[in-house]
Parts: sequence; C-alpha cells; structure tokens
Amino acid sequence: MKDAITMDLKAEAANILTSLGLDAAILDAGTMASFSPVNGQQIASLAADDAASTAAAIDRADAAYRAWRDVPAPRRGELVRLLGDELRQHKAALGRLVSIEAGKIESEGLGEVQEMIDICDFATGLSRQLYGLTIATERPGHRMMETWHPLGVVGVISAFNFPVAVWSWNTALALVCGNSVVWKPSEKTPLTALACQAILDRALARFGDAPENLSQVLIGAADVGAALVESKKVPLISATGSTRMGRIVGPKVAERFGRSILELGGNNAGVVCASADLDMALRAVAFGAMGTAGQRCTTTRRLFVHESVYDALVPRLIQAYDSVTIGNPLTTKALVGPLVDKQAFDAMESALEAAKEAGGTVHGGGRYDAGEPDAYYARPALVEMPDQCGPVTEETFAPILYVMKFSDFDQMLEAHNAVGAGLSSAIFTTDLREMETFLSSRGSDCGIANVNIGTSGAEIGGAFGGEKETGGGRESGSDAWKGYMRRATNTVNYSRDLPLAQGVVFDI
Ligand code: UN1
Repeated sequence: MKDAITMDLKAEAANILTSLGLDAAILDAGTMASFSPVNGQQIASLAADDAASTAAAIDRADAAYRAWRDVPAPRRGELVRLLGDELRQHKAALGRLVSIEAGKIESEGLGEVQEMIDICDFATGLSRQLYGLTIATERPGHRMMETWHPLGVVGVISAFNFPVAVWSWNTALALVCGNSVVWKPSEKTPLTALACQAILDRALARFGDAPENLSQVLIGAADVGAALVESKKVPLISATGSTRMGRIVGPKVAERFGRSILELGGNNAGVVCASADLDMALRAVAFGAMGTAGQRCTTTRRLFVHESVYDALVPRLIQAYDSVTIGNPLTTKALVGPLVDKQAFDAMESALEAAKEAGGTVHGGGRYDAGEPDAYYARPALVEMPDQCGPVTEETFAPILYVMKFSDFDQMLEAHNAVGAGLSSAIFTTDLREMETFLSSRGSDCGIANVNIGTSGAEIGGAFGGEKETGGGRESGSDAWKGYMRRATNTVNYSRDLPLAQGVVFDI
C-alpha cells in the first residue's frame, strides 16, 4: 500500500471557482453530490434544477435568441473571440479543474481547454463566413439564393469525459450562428460546467450589450435532460453520450420534429498492416488505447494486426501496457489516471471476464493501487482475441484493447465494419493501395478514417462525429455549423413578367 496523499480537492475546486468570480458557497448549496475520481472525495453538493426550472430557463433562452438573432454575425463572433480570450487567461485553472473533476492527466486537461480555444478561433472566423449559395435559375430576370438563419434555443447535453470541450464546440458555433444555448452537463462534472459559465459571463461583461441568458447551464439529473429533449421550444438538441442515451433522445426529438446532433458511442479500430512503421503504430496505439484511461469516445478499442507483423508488434505493445505509469493525475506525472467511478471499473471487470470466456488472453487489467482507496484506478488491459466475438463488438468505456490477427485485407475490412458504432478508425500502412482502399467507399465506414495517426485526438477544424450507432451527427469544424442553422431558398423575380418554372402555363 502506497502512502495516501492528503489532498483537499473540494478546497482546491472552491479556490478555482472563486478565482473565476463565483461564490464558493454554491459548493454546499443543495443535495446533488459530486465526487472527484482522483481520490473519491465528495467535492460538492449542489442545488439542482428540475423540470420546472428547465422550462423557465428555456423561456429565458428563447427571449435571448430573439434579440441575439438581430445582432450581425461578425459582431456575434466578437463575443466568441472574447470567450477564447478569457479561456486563454484561465487555461491553467480550468484545465486543473478538469483534472480534479474528470481525472484527466495535466496535459490532457490543458489539451481540452486548448480545444475550446481552437473552436473559438474557428467560430470567430466563421462568423464572417456563414455563406449561402447563389444558384442559376431557369427563369429570366430571376435570382435564386440560399440564406442561413439561426434556429433558436440549442439544447446541449454533454458527457463527463470531455466536460468542457464539447460544450464549447456547440456553444461557439451556436452563438455565432445566432442561437442561444441551454446546457445540461453530466451529473458527474457540474463544477467544470459552472466554471465555463463563469468564464462566458466574463466575456459577456466585456462584450457589453448581449441579451441576458444567452447561454445557461442547468445542473441536474435525468429529469432536466428529459425536459430539454421534450421541449418544442428547443429546435435543436446536440447530445453527446452513450448509444443507450441516444436511443432515448433521438426518437423523442424526432417525434416533435426537432433536430438532433447525436455524438454517441465508438468502437474504434486500428489496423496495422504488413508495411506499417511499427514504432509509429506502437506509439499511436498506446496513446489511442490507454490515453484518458480509455475514456474517450474516440479511444482505440480494437486492433487488427497483420499476421506477418503480429509477433514484432504485439509483445512490444504488451510491454508498453506493463510499463505505463498509472497514478494520481494531480500529484504525479503518470500517463494513466483514474476511471470515473466504481461503475466504470465494474464494467471493465465484467468485459474482461466475458473476453476470457470468449477465448481471450488478458494482459493487464484489474485494480491498481494508486494510494487512493476510494478511487478506481485500473491497469489498462490488452486482450488477444481469437476473433471478433463476445465483448469486442460492444463499447466498454475503459482502457481495454482487443487485439486480433488478420491475413486477408478484405476480410479484415468486413470485420472492421461489422460492429454497431462507426465513429473513428485508423490504418497504419505505407502501402498506397491499402491506404486508399481503407479511405474509399468500400473501406472504413466511420465518420473519421485516419492514416498513420491514431483514432483519437481529432483537431477541431474537421467535422467530428460518426455513422451508424454513433448517431450520424457532426460537430466542430468544416461545415458542421450548418446543423445549427436553418436554410431558406429564396427566389427573387426582378423582371416585369411572371414565368412559371418547368414551363407551366396558368393564364387567368
Ligand atoms: C469525446 O470523447 O467525446 O478526438 C470527444 C478526440 C477529441 C474529442 C473526443 N478531440 O479524441
């Protein structure tokens, strides 16, 4: 047993919130408990919202939207520029709070805040580029064009594992597009949400004349999420979380003809081909599979290794699993921090049991003694599987990598695509044919397909999201902004005649 390190994380969280202008009394304002995965300490008991307060927040957001939509988009971009500026100033504090509340190692906590800064920069530029097309019309003296308008209130539901970045992807875009935001963060990470709200409030104060309640955060349980999802006054729900959650949210929003952007589970695979740079593949797979303690939606969960390089790669990978440093992310330089809670650890244990029953050979796994008896640190596990069966086809939100040998490229591709989720994928090869096939229409069926980089750690400039049980939504870069706006097709007649399209004659 290592020496328990005494840390008062509640006091540290209180200091961070105070430095952002919040009153530390909010930490004891109610009964909704939240814990740090780092040492299991209860760090807050917050006042919770309910269905009624959610409805009131939506009404306020609707009023904010009605004023905000009239503000020119580049001016709206200025607010997001200021948000990025405030995030730069408070990067260390917010990154630290992410580590306290989500258990991320320092560089990943900071990396998450960097991702927020990046999307703010992107969205600021975008605020001058919400382009619509001008389209040739078949009628003389006419002009046809597209205009993009804000939608209204955007409901954001986010998960514990990216407690701040996912909000910023949605909010930076929603705000420049002229919408208002109501955010329901994970019940496991309410403090980082309150910190984001405080940082946005600072930007709003500098901005000056934005409407009140442009972006609100609701701390609460499933009833808050349900009230948001069911409200006809929320035209768009952007929800990040499990496929199970998406199966509830998607149909509920569709029933009222709302729009949803769903970013759900992943069961991401890496493929290591015969020609791969094995040193590169080793590092990429190690980060993809063990980074963030396997708790990214983009985590590498399956690995297909060509039989000719299996023995050169897999023993080295097992060695990396043996030697990776695990520990308290606040007091050590370990690369792997804790799982979020006991439930996550139990899920990992049952998946490993199931893998053994399905014929897998487990390397690693089990609880790791980080000197924090009330926290759940796990040894990452690499499981050699005879084929893709048992728990391999499901996402377990923990550091488990299932490794399978392949000989035939096309058969491997079949197996690669034969799981429910379709988020991210990566091939390691120097063979042009393999690479292009993997990226082609008969290759990876995922929303993200990479070559010689891992499955996780996407940049914000690209559209982020995936197919099939991942939900089909796209967030972040490229033209994902279109999901936050509605398109109108406008045809203008500036002639003195009224020719009808398709040559139709209707003379009265
Ligand atoms: C998530 O886990 O929900 O690509 C998001 C990545 C990060 C985002 C992950 N940029 O790994």
